[in-house]
Amino acid sequence: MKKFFFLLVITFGILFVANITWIVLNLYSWATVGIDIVLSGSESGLFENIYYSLYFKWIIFADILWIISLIVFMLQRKHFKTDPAQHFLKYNPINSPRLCVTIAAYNEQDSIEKTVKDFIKHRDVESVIVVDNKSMDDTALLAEKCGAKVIRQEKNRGFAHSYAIGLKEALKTDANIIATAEADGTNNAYDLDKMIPYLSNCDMVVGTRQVQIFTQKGNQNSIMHVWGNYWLAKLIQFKYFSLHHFGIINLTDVGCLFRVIKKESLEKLTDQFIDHKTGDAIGGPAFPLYLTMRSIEKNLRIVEVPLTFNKRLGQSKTRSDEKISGIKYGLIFLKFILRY
Ligand SMILES: Nc1nc2c(ncn2[C@@H]2O[C@H](COP(=O)(O)OP(=O)(O)O)[C@@H](O)[C@H]2O)c(=O)[nH]1
Ligand SMILES: [Mg+2]
Repeated sequence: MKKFFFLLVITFGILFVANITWIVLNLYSWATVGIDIVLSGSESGLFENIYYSLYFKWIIFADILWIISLIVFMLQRKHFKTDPAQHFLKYNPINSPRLCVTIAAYNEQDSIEKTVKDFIKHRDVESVIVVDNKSMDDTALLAEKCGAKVIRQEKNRGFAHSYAIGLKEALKTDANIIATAEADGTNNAYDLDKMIPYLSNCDMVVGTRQVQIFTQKGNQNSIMHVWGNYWLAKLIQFKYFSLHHFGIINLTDVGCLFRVIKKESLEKLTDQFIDHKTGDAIGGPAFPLYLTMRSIEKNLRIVEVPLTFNKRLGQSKTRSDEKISGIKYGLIFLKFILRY
């Protein structure tokens, strides 16, 4: 089924380009010769024109074949993940939430104080763990000063590795809910009040930053971010498509790392964050997507909720604000979704 999904997406891309190219190439002749001739022909009709056309009939043939394959894919997913014990309503209220917040930080001295203080003062937060990814500035010192437990990485192995280490450490605490958040001041601790109640009905709550009225002016949501995140999210949804509910998960954002997860649910995942052969974190830059997809594969129940999104403090570390970098990350994410 994974191969089927892969082929559907790849062939969609190829056909999309073929269709657009054909239309563009023919626009010129339509404009000069006139659409009438293409549609009715001077002597022959539309179907004869298609039949005798060099490429058009093959494009239409491939399009129809693709649509049939899509229908087959969708029908095969009629009963996808419909186990009532796992995928329908459950209610397990968390009576006394105790949170440990995990944050990976790299050269975030402009934002780390605000971030740590904001989370520490939230009534349900018991501890904040900051994994300092070998920063060259005062990130670690400032985080410690504000009351976070700081883990200093000896070597920078990418941000996914830091989250993996932080999450493992968080499991050792007395918290019953583990949160992940960003170090850049874009998240607000008060959103936890909206996220935690959802955990009564699911295992993990992931945020979406796509609701404009929840975003602060000057935030990182460029057109490319918004559209890219949206379509990649829909691709994940399509990967886990189910005919009755459009997918086992409803997603509009893939890159948001502000999440909460029940401790016992996280325990099912933690040994799968690090590749034991290489020692690297699985997913790399696509870690947020990996977390979501791995959880779905493990039958965890996930819900996405709209969160507020502040302007970033300090410079972007991924430089995803720049177009080229943004496209590069988009392609890394796309490759990950297709190959995972
Ligand atoms: N780029 C990068 N970010 C890291 C690293 N380690 C931790 N981080 C943190 O991971 C987050 C990356 O965030 P992201 O929202 O993807 O990009 P940004 O906010 O535009 O920099 C930042 O908060 C960094 O502080 C690292 O090695 N490289
Ligand atoms: Mg960020």
